[in-house]
Amino acid sequence: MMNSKAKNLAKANPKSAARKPVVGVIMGSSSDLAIMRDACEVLESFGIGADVAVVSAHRTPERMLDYAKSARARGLKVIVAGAGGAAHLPGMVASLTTLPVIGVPIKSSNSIDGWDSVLSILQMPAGIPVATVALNGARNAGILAAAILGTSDARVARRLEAYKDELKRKVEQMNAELL
Ligand code: AIR
Repeated sequence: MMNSKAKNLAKANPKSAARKPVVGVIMGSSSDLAIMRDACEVLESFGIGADVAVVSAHRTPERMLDYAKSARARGLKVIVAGAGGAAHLPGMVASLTTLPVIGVPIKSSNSIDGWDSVLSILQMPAGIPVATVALNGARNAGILAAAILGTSDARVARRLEAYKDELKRKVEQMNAELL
């Protein structure tokens, strides 16, 4: 399910597009890509295939419905959804699938101060959870998607372990250079 827009977006992440996609990275507008690219990059670095697309809860509600309803059958295991302002995409997608949904609030051009995006994604009613990361926190969304996949994929878990070791090494280096 890739239209030309999605293909253009996938060009941002060509190797990932070639792998079997197991993470769906969706966003309300291509204007969100500057932020959502971080999720694509981290998934790519972990060797995880991603399917990247623009799906707007308000401008293309039918497309959102089709996307969410067909996601599991298409082989996706996790969905990362970013949106700004009245950011209903993550929550609506979560209501339409049993896959885990990670929401990325985006401080977009129509967002007042970012809180509108955060609260639209965070304050879900009981029964329909969205794992919400920080404002513009697409990188963490990618890492969390990898962690979910890592519960049943040893290769991904090893990559995550190496990533965390590298974070530790960087802090050690900071300490060594502090004085
Ligand atoms: N948006 C698009 N459809 C529904 C929503 N909430 C969001 C996009 C983007 C913002 O509206 O996720 O963050 C502005 O979109 P645009 O296309 O006007 O730049």
